[in-house]
Amino acid sequence: MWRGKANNRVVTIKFKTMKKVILSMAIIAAVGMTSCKNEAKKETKATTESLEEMAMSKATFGVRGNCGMCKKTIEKAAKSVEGVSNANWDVDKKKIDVSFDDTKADITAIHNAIAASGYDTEKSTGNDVAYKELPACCKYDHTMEMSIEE
Ligand SMILES: [Cu+2]
Repeated sequence: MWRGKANNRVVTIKFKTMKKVILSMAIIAAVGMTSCKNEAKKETKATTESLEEMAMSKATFGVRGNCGMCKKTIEKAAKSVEGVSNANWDVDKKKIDVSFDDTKADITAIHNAIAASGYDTEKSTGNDVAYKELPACCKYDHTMEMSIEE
């Protein structure tokens, strides 16, 4: 009887200790998993960023136009194409620099978007209806030289 009780107590103590050990192991495992998850997330983010960099393309091509208002219209049209991150039209050189994600946008789509806004590019003729709606100062000469090199 006495021994049995003592043994039971020992067993109970051992069981409590085991519970504690299991609990702390679980906590350690949980913490470990959380930090692993964070690391995995960071790695994924870095990979995505480098892929985005690799997919970034730049292009320069001629676009006819006259003034600052033309610049706004041309750049807005170029940027309306999904994947285009930057567009800068040069009023003197009559050309545009575009940066775009070539997995989302292609160069032809950018030419077409600018042409749809009424402006001639090297590859596409400006839409007539859009051209007629341009302010008087923007009605550029269709024979104007573009992509002027200095
Ligand atoms: Cu203009």
